[in-house]
Amino acid sequence: MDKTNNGMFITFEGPEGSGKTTQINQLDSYLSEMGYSVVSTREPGGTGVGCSIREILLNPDLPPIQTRTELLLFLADRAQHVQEVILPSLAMGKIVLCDRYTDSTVAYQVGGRDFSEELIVTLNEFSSYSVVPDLTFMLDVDYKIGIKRATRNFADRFEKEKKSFHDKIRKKYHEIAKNNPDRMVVIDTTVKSIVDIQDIIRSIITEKKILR
Ligand code: Z5A
Repeated sequence: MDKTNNGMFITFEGPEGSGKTTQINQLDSYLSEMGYSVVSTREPGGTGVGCSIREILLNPDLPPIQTRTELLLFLADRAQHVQEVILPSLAMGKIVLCDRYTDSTVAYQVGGRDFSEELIVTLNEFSSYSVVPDLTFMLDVDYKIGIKRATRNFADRFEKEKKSFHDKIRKKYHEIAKNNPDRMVVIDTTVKSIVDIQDIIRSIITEKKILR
């Protein structure tokens, strides 16, 4: 879909605790100080409706959710998010930094929940109104380190899943990155400091000359 904009859409993907939120916050400050208009957002939960959907999706105290119900909730969150936040921001020429997007649905719902890739690609296109990121950082992390970082306060429904579930997701992320070399950059965050990772992200953005 033609985004009919001058904006830039950058997504951050990866397993739990890989540092997506941390890096988005730092990049937001850096780009804002440079004078760019930046919108940082997330999935699920980038809108009011999305926050209610997020609560259902992540709350470990709610009754079990069927995998089809879970999938449809992520897609519903995205449809609202793209129309309410992403497309209007891009149309205004803003830089949109998004914590998880369509690659998460492939990694988690195909890799983790065993839905067919063909189905998820079609549903991703539908829910995203075919809006594709200009650039995606896949922040990779070793399972043990990532889950330790992510479960610092409490474990949500996904974080409570077994190691084998998380291994399948990580494997799927690497497959997505391999198939999308122009859009996706993989950074291993397991042993790198927050500052070093931010430096790499900034240099890739500069190198790719994607900012106007
Ligand atoms: N999901 C799905 O299944 N399908 C979909 O289509 C979508 C999502 C869109 C969303 O939960 C869940 O939904 C997610 C996938 C699924 N599964 N889970 N869980 P979420 O948004 O709450 O989860 P998350 O994205 O994984 O958030 P997170 O656990 O907070 O991870 P993060 O954002 O990557 O990490 P962080 O908050 O920036 O950092 C975590 C801690 O580590 C923090 O204390 C940092 O200071 C520290 N940190 C960060 N980087 C470093 C480094 N480099 N060294 C040391 N410490 C660090």
